[in-house]
Amino acid sequence: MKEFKRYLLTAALPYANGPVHIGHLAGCYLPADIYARYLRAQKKDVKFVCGSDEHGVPITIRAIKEGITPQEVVDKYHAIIKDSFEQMGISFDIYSRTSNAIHHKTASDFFTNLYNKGLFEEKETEQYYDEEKKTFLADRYIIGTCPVCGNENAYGDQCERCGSSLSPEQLINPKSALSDAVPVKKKTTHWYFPLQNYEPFLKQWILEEHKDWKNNVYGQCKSWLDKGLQARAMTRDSNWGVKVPLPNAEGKVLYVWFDAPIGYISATKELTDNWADYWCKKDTKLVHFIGKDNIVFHCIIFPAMLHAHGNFILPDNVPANEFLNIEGDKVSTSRNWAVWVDEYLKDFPDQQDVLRYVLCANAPETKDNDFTWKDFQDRTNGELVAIFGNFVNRTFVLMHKLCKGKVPTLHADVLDDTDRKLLEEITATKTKIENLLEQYKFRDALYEVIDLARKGNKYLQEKEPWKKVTGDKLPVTSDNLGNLQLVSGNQKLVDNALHISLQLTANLAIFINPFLPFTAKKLIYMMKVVDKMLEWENAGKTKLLSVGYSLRAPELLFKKIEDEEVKRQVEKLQEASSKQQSPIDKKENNNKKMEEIKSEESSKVSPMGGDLEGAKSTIQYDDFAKLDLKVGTILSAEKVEKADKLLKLEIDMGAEKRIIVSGIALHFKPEEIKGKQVVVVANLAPRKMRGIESNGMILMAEDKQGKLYFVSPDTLIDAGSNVS
Ligand code: B3M
Ligand code: ZN
Repeated sequence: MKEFKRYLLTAALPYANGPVHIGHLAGCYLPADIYARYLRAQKKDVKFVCGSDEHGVPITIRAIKEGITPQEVVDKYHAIIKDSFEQMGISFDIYSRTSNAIHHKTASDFFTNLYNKGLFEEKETEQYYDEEKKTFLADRYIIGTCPVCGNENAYGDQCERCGSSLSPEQLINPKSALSDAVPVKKKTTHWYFPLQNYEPFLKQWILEEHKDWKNNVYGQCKSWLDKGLQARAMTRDSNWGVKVPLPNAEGKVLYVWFDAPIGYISATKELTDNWADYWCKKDTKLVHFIGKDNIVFHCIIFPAMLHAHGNFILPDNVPANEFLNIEGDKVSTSRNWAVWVDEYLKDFPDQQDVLRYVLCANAPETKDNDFTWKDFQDRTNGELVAIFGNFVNRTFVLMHKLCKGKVPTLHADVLDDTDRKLLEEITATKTKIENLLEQYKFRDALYEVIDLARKGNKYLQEKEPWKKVTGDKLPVTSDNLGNLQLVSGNQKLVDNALHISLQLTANLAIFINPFLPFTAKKLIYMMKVVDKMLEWENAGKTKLLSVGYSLRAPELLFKKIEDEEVKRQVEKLQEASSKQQSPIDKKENNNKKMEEIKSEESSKVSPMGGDLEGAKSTIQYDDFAKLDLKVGTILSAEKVEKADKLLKLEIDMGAEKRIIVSGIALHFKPEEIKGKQVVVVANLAPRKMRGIESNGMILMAEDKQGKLYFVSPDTLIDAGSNVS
């Protein structure tokens, strides 16, 4: 493997047109940060750069929407984004912004360099124009139907649904995003970068020399190169951006995808005077962390620009991730279907690591993945709390109880195979994690850390140190220096179990540090050691904590996520998205809803035994008052023959017992609902189902996933009580 002297890591510059969401984190910032922290722990020379992308149509469109200037837009969101990253522990060496003067100069000089070499083609073409708004419609100013997937809201530069890169001419039924007007064609002059000239170079460099790239990245590049590249305009008609540094170029700026990647260079310049070491020396490893929609720009267009310029190195790797969906649906900023990082931080203060954990453990590394709040809860409670946190806590508690709060001796004479095996595992884990991280397999690497904690739990379970100490009647013996000690045969076993568990805990701190830095900090505080211990060279060692060293009391590493919190977040997501919908999205959604309702109506038996209705109209109080609602207690339940959805319930209504047939058999077993209290519509006309007369109906609540819940009083009350 090639040895590198220094590392330059970049993470895609987010558009400063809105806050960042967890899909952004999972897609590139978190893996980049893990990698940066890992390299720093190895004492490598690393620069990790990023900043806000403050140009292009995403910014100007947002300005129009919010009725403020583009400068106000970028100032507002740059601050929010920067703060979110800082709070999440994304450890950039610099978080810059492309509106900085240094960037304007760097991008402008880069353009001039290529221009002076005669590498641009100046062309007059006809482009879409909005006559109402008096503006050319490039990129996101124009929307239409994607020719690839049929998405009706594809942009002029890209379809967000299928990820295809597009040009405005490819859109079917194009219309102006500013006025909805059908655009006309108008002549304009631009500078084109003839990508086709770089095809042989790109084919050799990517297809031959970078077979090591991730399949999704290599595959996308190959398909681009197979299709053949075309000249691409590197300038736009706009007043917002880096001015085209040519005479007679009034009203023209650099294309955002020309200037933004140069932002990596500008940020490095701003960070260090030695910036050229990182950008020009061949023994620098340059890695671009991005999401899959940015692959073409980072693997084809920017490298072609760097190659054409001539002074710069090219990326060694571009480990792009796929997308993270939310609760089964694609993230959509226009529909507000997203989990925003700034909001997460408000709702879950001091729980950055929990989110880092879930996003990494479920990272969309090879395919699109789904984030659900339920999974967030399950992973937090089942993995962080129950495995990692539990192991550390048990170790500390036992050490305080059984070893006086100090690191006990390791007694070689009673060391057994189980001990030895675990010690070997600690050392082996280091190599496993290293190999995985070198290949950008962050999820698998994180799995190894948790797995080591799991092994620690198993070890403690087997050793049961708490059973070996019978109290304070331990015999006094002397060690080889003649000091008196409370060491019995059993105490030796206790000591070994805790000694090894503590060394394992110290290793967990080092291993978890790149992933969950806040947790690592807590751990080293508990162990009363300094940050230096987290250095990677200490990993895998089993004598990190010295015998006799006293440690602090354990503090809780992770908090359990309650059902209530999950429920609140799911509701929040749904509420926010229903409020935010643009008219187009709303229509789409309503159609979907209606279709769902219709298909449910035709196929589904109402679980309550009544009729399912779609949208309901307003009723008067008198209508409501007609209902006789009562609390009943289920006395018995049995399946109805030849009807797999129906249960026959016998219900105590206080003054009487009733038989009600209910369509809940697929959701509940008869034996598990006995004794449940339910709300009964007592005056519903009797109805025969499968030959059984049903006298009433029970009320059920149904969640989004179609799961049913009983509607019951929150404490046991008399059967027959009125509900009103
Ligand atoms: N601003 C695109 C995006 O947020 C973009 C990345 C620039 S990286 C140089 O998807
Ligand atoms: Zn598409």
